[in-house]
Amino acid sequence: PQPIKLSDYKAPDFLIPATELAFDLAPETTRVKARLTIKRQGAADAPLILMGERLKLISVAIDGQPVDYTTTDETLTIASVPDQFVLETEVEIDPLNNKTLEGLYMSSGRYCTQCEAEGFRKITWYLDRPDSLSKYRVRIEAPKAGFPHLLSNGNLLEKGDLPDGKHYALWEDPFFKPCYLFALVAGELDVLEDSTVTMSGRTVDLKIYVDTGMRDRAAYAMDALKRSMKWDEEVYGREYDLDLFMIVAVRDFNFGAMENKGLNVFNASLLLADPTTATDADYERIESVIAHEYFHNWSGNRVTCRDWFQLCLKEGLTVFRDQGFSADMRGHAVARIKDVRALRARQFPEDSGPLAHSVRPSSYVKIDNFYTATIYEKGAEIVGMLKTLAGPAVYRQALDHYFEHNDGTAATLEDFLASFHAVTADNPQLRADLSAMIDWYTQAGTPQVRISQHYDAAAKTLTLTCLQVTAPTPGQPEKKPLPIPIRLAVLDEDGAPQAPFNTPDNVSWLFILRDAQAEMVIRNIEMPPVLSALRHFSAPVTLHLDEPQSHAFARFKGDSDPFNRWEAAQGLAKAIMLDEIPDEALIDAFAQGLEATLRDDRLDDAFKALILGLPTEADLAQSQSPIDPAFLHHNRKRFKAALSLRLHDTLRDLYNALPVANTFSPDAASAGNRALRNALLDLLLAGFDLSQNPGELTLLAEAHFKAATNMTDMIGGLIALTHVQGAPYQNALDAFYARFRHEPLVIDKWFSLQAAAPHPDTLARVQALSHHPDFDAKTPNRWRALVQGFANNQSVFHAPDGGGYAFLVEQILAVDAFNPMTAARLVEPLSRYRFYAQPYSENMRQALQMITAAPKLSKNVLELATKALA
Ligand code: DPP
Ligand code: ZN
Repeated sequence: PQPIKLSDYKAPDFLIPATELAFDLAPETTRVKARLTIKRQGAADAPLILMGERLKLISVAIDGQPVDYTTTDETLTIASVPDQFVLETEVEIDPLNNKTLEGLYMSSGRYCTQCEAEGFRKITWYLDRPDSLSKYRVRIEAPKAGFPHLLSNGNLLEKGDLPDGKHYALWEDPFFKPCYLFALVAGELDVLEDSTVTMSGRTVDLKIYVDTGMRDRAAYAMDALKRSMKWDEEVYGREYDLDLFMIVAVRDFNFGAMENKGLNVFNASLLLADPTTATDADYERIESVIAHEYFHNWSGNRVTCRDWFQLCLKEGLTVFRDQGFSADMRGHAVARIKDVRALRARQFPEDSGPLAHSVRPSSYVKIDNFYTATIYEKGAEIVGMLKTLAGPAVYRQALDHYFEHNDGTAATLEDFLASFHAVTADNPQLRADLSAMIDWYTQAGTPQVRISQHYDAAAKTLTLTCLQVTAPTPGQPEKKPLPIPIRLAVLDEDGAPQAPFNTPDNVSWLFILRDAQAEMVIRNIEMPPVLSALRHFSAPVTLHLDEPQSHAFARFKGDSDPFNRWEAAQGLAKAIMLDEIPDEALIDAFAQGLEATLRDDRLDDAFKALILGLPTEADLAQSQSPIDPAFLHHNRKRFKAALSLRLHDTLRDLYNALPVANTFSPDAASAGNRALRNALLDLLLAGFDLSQNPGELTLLAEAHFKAATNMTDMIGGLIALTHVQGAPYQNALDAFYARFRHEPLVIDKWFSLQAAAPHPDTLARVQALSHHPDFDAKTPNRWRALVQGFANNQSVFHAPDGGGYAFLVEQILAVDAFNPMTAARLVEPLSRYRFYAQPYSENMRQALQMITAAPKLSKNVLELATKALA
């Protein structure tokens, strides 16, 4: 397939200022009439070329007259058209059998749509590109029985009854939008209603539509929505613009959620929550995704993207906005640690492997393959660095400028950066730094930063030498230095700041590494210094500090930057786990540091739980070359057991001392309390194999599981029982299934828990589960629960005989036949085969070749598998 290139961008030859659609819904024979007002803006002889896929064409007319046209699988061309005209088409589509989950499809007997990125062309012939902005009027007609709710974007103009038991609704969206933001939902739904008053005093009706009987489970999402709306007013000055805001939850969905104008559609897993079925992690994600999709109303909808190369313009910015919201709701330190953990788990590996691409890519085959951690999470980090450089006040001025000057348009990254330029006329150095940030968008790869230090006790100076280098990535052999904001502080040997510095917080300052190398001298350093660099993770880089291990212990003990305190613990734990032979003295010292942290009353529970989390096998893999998954699994397990044995009494005391609330509250403090209690239990049980008293540990985990009154504790109990295995584990799984068998979202967890168990029989179990009556590859949630859960299970997925890879290939090919977008997302676990030791590496390569050799592969899977092998 031919790649599409950013350098080939050309504005469309035609505008479609008005779009009228009429849907006559029927499961296998939906009729869609489109009446498009079209104006030429390009060359006088340019033909009209519209995009469409899988459409059964019934008729085409221009200004009421039939016309000559030609079609291919993907285009409809009318060679000669007037400069201004009305195009009318009618097509028939088959929502019932549309298992791609793009365009119009049916889920649980309801109609719904997903148009981003290029699904609208499966609904009607159109200029399906984001720079084609139009005002929409949509008429929906369907039987009343089974389809009482008929929803689309904007405001409801009228609704009424029709003959033959049918009814209709007419919707109008007053805002110009690209077709990827179009949405339609029809079916039987319960609705939770509320309202809010915006900053200018307008009342907005809020409606969340869910499966019948699930209304109560939408309450948290509603609460999160109201908080999001208020936050965007207070922090960004952004007000909602329609009189109605609707959200619909659906079970079958490729994305997490979708920001369609005025009618968001959510994967039910990111909307429905109550204490008995949702974990604290689910609540947290619901809160952040509700915010994310709502924030898109400005960053994405009012200002959209000129082309899909600019995807990060809406996604990176909106992720940064939702991260700011979550931090305000749940605490900045803990939120930052979680965001960085996710960035390192997903984006760093991508950025160093064969699928590496810049945050603004320069070419793609299928844009669906670019909804990546790089575009989302690294994109958010770049906005964060812009804010760090500019400072909060200038950042806000720039964003105000951006929204004001680009409202109602399809913008580019250059437009975004131009707003920073516009508000910094009085500060040439800042202006230059902000402009140079464009390179972060166009250059792929994670910069490596090395800081070496020399302390001169007599002169009381600390000299730092900073270097940056970025390894080549596909298509980009040469890398330039990037502007890297590095927040620094100098501590003493107990981790306390060597103060004061003449900076706003008296402790830290921002150093911008602009070149490949820079040196700086810090004066008046009275005591032997401990450097605290890249505080709050001020840039998405990998940092190497040349320092003795005692410095990391000092930061672990007392760094006032919680991120760096956590980071120090991570670094030490990694070093221990990567050692061939366990360094008992180092493990002792780490255990003491951990105990001091756990007993420190000034630290909150959520932070302690994160410290207890320890680096994952995937984290460790990023520091090993070549990667040996069995070694990493063994060493991590051994380290956890060693800690568990050393700290058994402490862990037990702290576990017993933590209060268990009688009533459930999803707030951050309560969630932190549960997270800590479950993390303590996990570490206790990690000592199971070496324990003097395994019976006691088994009883403890079983009691935890049985006493659980919420899903978080129940899963905590099940995870603890994975250390025990055998009958206690299986009995708990069976009890869990029996209790929740009618709750699809919980059964998803039941599948993924088993797929994630680090047991020797997990592959066999997962294979059996893929034939379980509740397994359904056509529902992405269920498929991902099992297959992605398995692919993330490092030691099991990477079985030396390649059995894990073979299972993944079989699953990818099966799903690719009907849902390429979802299938393609699971190619990534095989892509980094060059980084692995033998026999893994060769087995992974062969698995990729089995994919590319398969007949009838989608463009989506082919693009990724080919790039992985290149
Ligand atoms: N629905 C996806 C998101 O919000 C794509 N826009 O990120
Ligand atoms: Zn988004």
